[in-house]
Amino acid sequence: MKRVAILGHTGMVGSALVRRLQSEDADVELIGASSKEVDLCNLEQVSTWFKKFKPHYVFVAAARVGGIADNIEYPVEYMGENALIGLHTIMCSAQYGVEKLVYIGSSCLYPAHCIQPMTEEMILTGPFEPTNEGYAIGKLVGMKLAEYYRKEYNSNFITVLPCNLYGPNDDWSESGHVMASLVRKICDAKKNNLGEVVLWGTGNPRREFLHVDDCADACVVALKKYSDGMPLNVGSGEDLTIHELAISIAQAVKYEGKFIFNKSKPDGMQQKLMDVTRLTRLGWEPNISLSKGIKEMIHYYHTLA
Ligand code: GFB
Repeated sequence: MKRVAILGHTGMVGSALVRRLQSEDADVELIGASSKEVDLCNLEQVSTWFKKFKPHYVFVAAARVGGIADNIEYPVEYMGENALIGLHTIMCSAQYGVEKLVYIGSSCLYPAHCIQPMTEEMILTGPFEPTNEGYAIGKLVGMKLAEYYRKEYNSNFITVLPCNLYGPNDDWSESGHVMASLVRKICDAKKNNLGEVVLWGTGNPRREFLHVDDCADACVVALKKYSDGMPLNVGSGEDLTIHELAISIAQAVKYEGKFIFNKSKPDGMQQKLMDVTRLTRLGWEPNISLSKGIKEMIHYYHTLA
């Protein structure tokens, strides 16, 4: 019986990991740790938790996350909380003999003007995108600490770098990421017969999207098969513009109004497309197409309303 800890098991990525691991045939006991049970920013609480549960495997899915606007407004929290979560969970994993740890980083760790598609070697080859610099620095702490434990103490700690994720337990508020925000705005416009929907920025930035259930599956494959000091990109390998995403959502809900671009809002990185060669070599590919994922998101939004 292996004890698998999912730190942040009530969040979007953590809850997807729980769903995925519940379908495993292997004899595993899942242990969750949400912010209600343990404050991962408090070293004493994290240490007490590890001492009590002594997990064999750890997924660090807990994080302060949000869309571009929230990242700009709260850099202190994005940097501070993510740095502390990474430090505490990785240090305690080493102290309590965790056999393997998967730290969940982000595509925001790549430089703002990174060559596309982005290979894992390109991390730290240039300055971060200013709109999510705090988040990137916070997440960098965890990624680097995992790497240092591997080098200095031979710990089997790895980092995965997911692209833009969406799915169940997404944040539907103004602070959320673009997928949930556009589904909300376009569904509301359809319901209220509004002639236009306002998109932030120019609509030209390109993003790569992955359903969180696919991300969870890739994280489990990484736990089983990937033991390399280099982080592992997790993505679909395909991107589209924000405008194209909005058009796809509009087609799925049969919304025929216009899109207006509020150019006073930031675009963020012009493109974020992962090179997924390493992941593909592990024999992994996504299961949920973007069109299927968009329909699911529309369904989730309607069930909330
Ligand atoms: O997912 P998102 O907020 O963040 O997407 P990033 C932002 C892109 O979508 C920008 C445009 O080009 C926005 O201008 N956009 C258009 C909108 N309309 C909207 C809207 O209503 N809401 C939102 N949120 N965006 C994030 C980081 O960067 O990447 C996070 O800020 C995280 O920390 C994530 O790491 C993976 O993709 O730019």
